[in-house]
Amino acid sequence: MLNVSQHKTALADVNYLVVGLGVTGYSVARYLLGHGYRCRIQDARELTPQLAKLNAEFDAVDFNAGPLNKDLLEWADVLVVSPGLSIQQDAIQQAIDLGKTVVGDIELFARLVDKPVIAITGSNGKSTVTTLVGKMIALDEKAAAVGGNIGIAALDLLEQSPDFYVLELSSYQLETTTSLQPRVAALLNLCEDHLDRYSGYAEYIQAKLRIYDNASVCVSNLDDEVTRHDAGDITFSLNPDSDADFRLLEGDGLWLAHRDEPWINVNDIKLTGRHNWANCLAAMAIAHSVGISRAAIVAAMEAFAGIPHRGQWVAEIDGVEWINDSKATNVGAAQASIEGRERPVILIAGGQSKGADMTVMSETIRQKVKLALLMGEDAYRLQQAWQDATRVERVRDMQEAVKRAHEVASSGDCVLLAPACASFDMYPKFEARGDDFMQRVRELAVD
Ligand code: UMA
Ligand code: ADP
Repeated sequence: MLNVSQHKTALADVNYLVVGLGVTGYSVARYLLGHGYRCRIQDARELTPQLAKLNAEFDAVDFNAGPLNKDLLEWADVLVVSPGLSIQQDAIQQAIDLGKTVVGDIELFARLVDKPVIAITGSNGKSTVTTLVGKMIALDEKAAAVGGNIGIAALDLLEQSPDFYVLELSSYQLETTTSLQPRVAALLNLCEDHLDRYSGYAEYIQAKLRIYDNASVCVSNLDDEVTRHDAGDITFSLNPDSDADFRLLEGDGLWLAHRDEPWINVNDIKLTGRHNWANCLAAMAIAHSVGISRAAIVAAMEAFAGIPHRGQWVAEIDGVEWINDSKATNVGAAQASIEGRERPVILIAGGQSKGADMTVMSETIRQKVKLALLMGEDAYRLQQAWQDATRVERVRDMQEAVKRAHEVASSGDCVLLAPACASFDMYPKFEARGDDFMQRVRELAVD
């Protein structure tokens, strides 16, 4: 493999076409233009919020709205494609047939980075584990630059000079990455997701497993066989009888342990729910494997209360608890979210189901959900999947969902927004869906 300075030279004399000008495209264009590289940009939209920012920073930005046309494809040597665009689409395949190189931003990052990279993927828990590992490193008085799919584009992190880069990576980003050599790579868990983009679950799994390519240390989940790399993995497990390196331990309470050594009682962890114990064990395994002290690892778990829109407590109104888990955008996340509730649940769900099989969570729905309020594009699919498991009702939007939940809920219940679906049919992003929910709940509180 080339070293960073050889890569920088190789990067220089090339025509770059940045495909998609969202968060990723903006950071790529900014990097390339800022370093004087030849770069054109294409986006299906006429105007993106990032275009105005780019125009304010650089003269003569070569932006092309509309389809990826022949002229652009012929000019380009390298296409840097945003993760939200499938490389299976005709125009990109045409570029590959023309001999063009197709990469993503993480591939460029991988060629330029000169500090250890911790790479984290999985169907669920990525942002939680990525953030927690960043905090563990910081509490050990080392610098961590945290980004990737979590929302800060990787190339932007190169402006910092940390001890570690901690990257959350999506299957989309892994598809276009070949040069990354993670110091540690972790695959947390797998469940059906993004099946609207892949030919099937097997292809999605293959994309996720790419995280282990060229990794020095692999961290996998002993409770989820599909995440395993090989016998040399550092493993974690919620099964106290397992021989995982990091696991739950029983005896005078429940502990998160390194082999037989109890490190922290689960009651001292701020994050709630068994799925978050698994996330903590994964973070312990990752941080320990790069030499972070046990004291810093434990202190981070004692302090970290989670990120907004992930099981976020919103209010208690007339004995009813309201929880925002807008980030539960697939079946595995929504299931873990519901199972983590101790009270009977009134569930608000729906949106874009991305082709997933919703019946896999029927049993959880049967046991814990007294009413499911369904909205969005795939409400009918969810209704079909769950109507034998519990009472279901269709609602027009979040306003009606919150109103109906308020009417039906009685003291001791929990109203949970855990949509099991993406938000894009109704909102620009999951955060907007969560904000809408919280706003409407807070209005109830002042009524
Ligand atoms: N576009 C086109 N043609 C198309 C489709 C889109 O030109 O056919 C354009 C859009 O007009 C838009 C741009 O592409 O201007 C959007 O690109 P993008 O969808 O790749 O999104 P970014 O803004 O670059 O954000 C991406 C990730 N989004 C996706 O993978 C869909 C963000 O993850 C990530 O935070 C960001 O890069 C920085 O790394 C979000 C996400 O939903 C949170 N990720 C998925 C998930 O977590 O499930 C994978
Ligand atoms: P991601 O970045 O992978 O989407 P997050 O850490 O943002 O993951 O968590 C999103 C949601 O997924 C959470 O709110 C919770 O509902 C669910 N979740 C988190 N960790 C896990 C886990 N280990 N297993 C199953 N579901 C999880």
